[in-house]
Amino acid sequence: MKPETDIGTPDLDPRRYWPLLRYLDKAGAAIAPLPDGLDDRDILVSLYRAMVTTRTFDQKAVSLQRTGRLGTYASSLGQEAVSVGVGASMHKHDVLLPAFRDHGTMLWRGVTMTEILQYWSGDERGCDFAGPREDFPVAIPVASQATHAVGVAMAFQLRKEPRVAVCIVGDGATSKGDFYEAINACGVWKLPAVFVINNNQWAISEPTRMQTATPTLAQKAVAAGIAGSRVDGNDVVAVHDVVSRALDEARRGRPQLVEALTYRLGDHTTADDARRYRDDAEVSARWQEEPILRLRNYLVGRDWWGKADEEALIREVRAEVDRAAEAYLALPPQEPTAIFDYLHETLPPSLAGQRRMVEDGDG
Ligand SMILES: Cc1ncc(C[n+]2csc(CCOP(=O)(O)OP(=O)(O)O)c2C)c(N)n1
Repeated sequence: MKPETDIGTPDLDPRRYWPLLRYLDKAGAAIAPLPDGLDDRDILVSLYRAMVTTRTFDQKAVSLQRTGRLGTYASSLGQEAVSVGVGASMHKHDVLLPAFRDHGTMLWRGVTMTEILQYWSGDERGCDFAGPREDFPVAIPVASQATHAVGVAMAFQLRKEPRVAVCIVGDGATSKGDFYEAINACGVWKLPAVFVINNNQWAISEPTRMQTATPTLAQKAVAAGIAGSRVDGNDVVAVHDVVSRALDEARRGRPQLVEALTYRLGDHTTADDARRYRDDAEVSARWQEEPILRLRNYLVGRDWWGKADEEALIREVRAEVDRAAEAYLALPPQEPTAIFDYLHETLPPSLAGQRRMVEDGDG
């Protein structure tokens, strides 16, 4: 008998295997009963507040960059529900390994706005978080944080600590070897790690369909032997629910991959002009599904939120953001010798010479 040579197209219907979990529809109406623990005014308002804070901070950071007071900055406009949902699901002692757009998660974890601004001004002291001491700094090299997460999760496993390494990557990052290596290692070693793909559908100017032939990114979990799931990344309730469950599983040695489907409403960074590669019509349609308005509509519909609440919140959050920006602008600049001071325990002689030159003003 001749061996079968045509292996054909695998039947991996995404709707069957990776349904998109959602509680709130695009307009903010509940399409299913909210999960236990989340059907609560205080919790939902705290998520709402965190998303509004993230967006207000974001606007401030962009305006600081536009006025020459901040370096290149990666906006999280439109992606607040993924960021906040992940942060709110984590336990305090879990460790976050963020990408460069996860300000909402970092803020929820206790990184200060001033530290984030400091980082984006090129001042490395912004990575020395006073709050979550063991969380990782922003990873600019795409997907590098995924392999770091393997090491963190392995440490937790060896020490028998009930903690999870939570790694956030973009959709573009899932096309990189680091990502595959990381999920594969976690699958083989059953490490306590959760990978959240913040699928904003663009890797700078590259749409997801140009990066992968798979209909979903969640199904990449299959090759690693780990569980994959998909969630509407503009529904913070759904993100909180799915990521919380993923964390519970990972804590039991079952690593997880979660694809959160969202959309980057802003430019890739302040150095980009997204109008050059995508239509205004596409972006305006996506504004109709954005996460903050969605949750506000839900809260208002339940009589849990009103005009006065909104005005008070905006006032408070703006004041908080302004205070942080003022504190950032008032910081003395980093010493030019700092670049030599933290990488080596003992400076190699060649660098010690360079350090002296900088100190003497000859560098
Ligand atoms: C290793 C590496 N290659 C290239 C870049 C340049 N770069 C910065 S962001 C980016 C796209 C990232 O896309 P994605 O992972 O989807 O994240 P997003 O920006 O959409 O949040 C690229 C290619 C980089 N930072 N690191």
